[in-house]
Amino acid sequence: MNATHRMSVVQRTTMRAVALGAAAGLALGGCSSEAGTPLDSEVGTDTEETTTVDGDEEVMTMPVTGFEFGYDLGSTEIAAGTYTFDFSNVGSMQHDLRIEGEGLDDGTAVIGPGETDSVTVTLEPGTYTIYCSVGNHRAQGMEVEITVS
Ligand SMILES: [Cu+2]
Repeated sequence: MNATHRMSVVQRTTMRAVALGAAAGLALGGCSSEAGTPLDSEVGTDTEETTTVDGDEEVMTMPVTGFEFGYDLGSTEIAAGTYTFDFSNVGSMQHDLRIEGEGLDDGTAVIGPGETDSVTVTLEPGTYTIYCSVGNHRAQGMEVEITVS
């Protein structure tokens, strides 16, 4: 009886060691920067959780300039997510940046030449329109359609 019990303890210990070794191997293969801490099998789990949280809270920045009469922005085809539109008025009249679509209707303040303002919005896949609400600027060209996928 005693001998059997001792044997099973040894077996469990051996299996645990093998499992830890396999986990360490996976961690090393997945990310070489973890090489300094291969013994901690929970490092991989913690890293994964942190990445998920970062993904949910990530805010991307989209610089946009406005002028008479139009907008310059980095891309009109972007991935869904949360964006801060950093709007700079580089023209000589007052402008704003409105963004509308998919139930969203938000925007910056109307700002004067040389001023900046920003608006942070969460964009779902769909089509949105950026436009200026001042005077007839939208009709004169301050209108850009962006596609979110
Ligand atoms: Cu304008």
